[in-house]
Amino acid sequence: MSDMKKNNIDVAFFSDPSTIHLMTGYLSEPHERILAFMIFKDATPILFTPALEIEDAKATVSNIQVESYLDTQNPWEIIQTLIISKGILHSNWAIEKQHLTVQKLEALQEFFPRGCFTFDYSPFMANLRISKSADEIEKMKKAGYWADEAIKIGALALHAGVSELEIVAEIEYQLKKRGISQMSFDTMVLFGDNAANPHGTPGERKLKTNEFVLFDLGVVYEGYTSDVTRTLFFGDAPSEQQEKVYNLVLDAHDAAMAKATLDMSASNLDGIARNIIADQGYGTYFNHRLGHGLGQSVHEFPSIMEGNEMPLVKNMCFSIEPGIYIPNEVGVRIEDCGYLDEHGFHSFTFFPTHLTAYTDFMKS
Ligand SMILES: [Mn+2]
Repeated sequence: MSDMKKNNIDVAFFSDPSTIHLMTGYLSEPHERILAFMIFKDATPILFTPALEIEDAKATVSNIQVESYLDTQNPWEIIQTLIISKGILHSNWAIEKQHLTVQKLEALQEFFPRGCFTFDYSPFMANLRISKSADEIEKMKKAGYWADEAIKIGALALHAGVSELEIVAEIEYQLKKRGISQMSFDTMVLFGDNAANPHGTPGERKLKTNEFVLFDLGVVYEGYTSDVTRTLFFGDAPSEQQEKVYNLVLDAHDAAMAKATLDMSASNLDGIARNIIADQGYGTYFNHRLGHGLGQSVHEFPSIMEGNEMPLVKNMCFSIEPGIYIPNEVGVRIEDCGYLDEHGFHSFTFFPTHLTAYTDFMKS
């Protein structure tokens, strides 16, 4: 890392699996075990894994020393030995404060009582992730393709009387049969008034005619996530309120998609969508940010929200997801994720967004 010398850092200790993936190509979720990538000023970096993963790790990385520990060993003691073997004693550490737990930090402090652990690499890593490479964007397009497929599977399974959880089960079952092993987050399928809770939980509620079905889901494809929301109208004819709310969200969504440009601030983009909704008197029902960055993780830097003056840059990947939620009545959200370049915003997902999308899809 180029700025280690400048900041006088002896050990850069990375613990976030997505950082380790980005820096070494090795992708693993260690759960309660210890996975770490350590970089030094003048010595070969070390990838430290649980013993059961060492062969996998060795097969993936190059020019990195790979070390491991058994469940019966103290991983911190081994890390101490490894670092002392690099000739580092009273060390200045950089850690990922957003990821390293207090428990793990205390373990490090116990073995390096004279170490200094104040430098935080989390903001640096967040910045590094902002612009995606062409290869990362290709993976995210594939993740988007499978998110569209998931919406189609869900739409095909809808019928009066089916429960939200049955639709969730159908989507995930069909995707797994097609080789998709992981969703980006718990698949959300919400009917009618349940959709009026932006973070609702699918349950036993049964689908009735003439109500909305909100799908919010994504898949992980080769370590990269997708995230899409569609609100499909299931029935014959929407009520005046349903139609009005839906088309307002759609207008906000379409305007933000069309007007997103390089160098515009995140706050401005949020405002484009928010003003459309607020001008019609629904501002208080759009009670979350317009969007969020995504990549290796489904929610990453930056927030597309009011007050974030950060400029949008080339190959930034983020969501545009306005919504209106009128408690106990109706909830609509329309979300696409994509990347931005000099030609504008390019969505990773393409399932139609017009109010009759479901009816049209079932006819096709
Ligand atoms: Mn989202």
